Amino acid sequence: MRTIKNIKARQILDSRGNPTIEVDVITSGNILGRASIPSGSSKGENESFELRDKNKDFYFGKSVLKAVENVNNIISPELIGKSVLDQFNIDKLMIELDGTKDKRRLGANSILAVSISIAKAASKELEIPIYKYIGGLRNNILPIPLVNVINGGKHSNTSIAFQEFMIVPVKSDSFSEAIQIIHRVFNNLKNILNKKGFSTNVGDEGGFSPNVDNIETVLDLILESIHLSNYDPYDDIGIAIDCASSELYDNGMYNYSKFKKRNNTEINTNNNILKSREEHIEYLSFLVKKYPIISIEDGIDQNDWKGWKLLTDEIGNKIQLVGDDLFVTKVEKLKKGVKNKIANSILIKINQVGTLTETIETINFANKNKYKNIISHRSGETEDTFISDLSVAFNIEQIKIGSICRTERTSKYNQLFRIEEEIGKYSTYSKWKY
Ligand code: 2PG
Ligand code: MG
Repeated sequence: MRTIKNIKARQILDSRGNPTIEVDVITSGNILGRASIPSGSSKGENESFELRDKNKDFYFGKSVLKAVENVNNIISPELIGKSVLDQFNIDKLMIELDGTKDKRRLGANSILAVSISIAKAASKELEIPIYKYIGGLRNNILPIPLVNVINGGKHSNTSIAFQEFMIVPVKSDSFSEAIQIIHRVFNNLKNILNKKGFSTNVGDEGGFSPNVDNIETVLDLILESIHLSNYDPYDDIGIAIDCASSELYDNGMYNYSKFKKRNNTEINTNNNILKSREEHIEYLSFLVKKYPIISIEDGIDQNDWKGWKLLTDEIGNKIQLVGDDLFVTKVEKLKKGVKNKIANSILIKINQVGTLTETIETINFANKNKYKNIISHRSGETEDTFISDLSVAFNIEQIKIGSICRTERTSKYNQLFRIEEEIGKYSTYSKWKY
């Protein structure tokens, strides 16, 4: 039996240059499993706790040295000598060791870094890929990527109210063909932005962040790039958006001017508005009629369950409605959604919940209840590619890992290329089912 010989944590930097935790697990066979943890900026209220030092004079309070200490001094002594294959019991032990509901004592970042490093070390010990170790035999589906092309909201310094605008290659024969299609649209969008005098700088997730502020202008630009690429909107390429509505919600109203800046090149039209829940839903329905939108994430605020019900009743049978801040990858939240028939899909972010075991529990519960799973990155990422393996492990049909630039995003696409090559002729590209 291969056991855990050593666990060592350290502080590294994420894609925004903020500190985050990296953990090395070394087995008795001297095998290394290494994982690092991402960090969100538009976080859900009910996410597990990300432990930071809060010393304003040191990395503006964002250092994670306490989390590092917790791994080295509290978690590590408990796990040394245990079998590296005993993932479920190790995760359970860490949850108990923490003892709080949201992993606030040890930090979800510390616990998750260990949890993932253990899985990676175990797969290396067995000399099988991570997706096979976690998923077993039945893993041959490559996910459809929801590729971010425009960043708004908290992820850029534009005035765009909604956070993410993504293109979805729904009609490809393979993952690599899908990426080639995306490459064409992404570059055509860049040319269009350039020609129209908009900035082609990119935001946190690698999508462009043009200095526009009208949601329909953004959607028109994307549509133009799809046409210019000779693809058919709807048939070849759909549009997915993440409204990140919890960021807009204030005193019972949806504030579309929340991210409005002063020096726009465009005079504001629809974004300078406070919308009621009903007006906001009406606007989303209007957008779905006008544009090839096939998926809306967090269309409603995380606590506005009434709004979620209204939105689901209005368009939930037409398009994919994804709960991110709403469900925070936690099974008890998803249970409430299933019971009340709210949304029809769930975003899976491993650090919202904090262990591999709990993530798997949520994925399985969603599958059982016919909610679609979408594996997701965070806006602050590292070069870790674990989530690409996770998507294939469970034959998950969709993945959201940013645009096709910025290395912390492309590293995840590149891992999917490797997996596609490895599975070879048995690989299947997921088919869009909404
Ligand atoms: C989201 C995520 C990832 P963040 O809202 O879906 O795109 O953003 O990591 O900032 O929460
Ligand atoms: Mg989201």
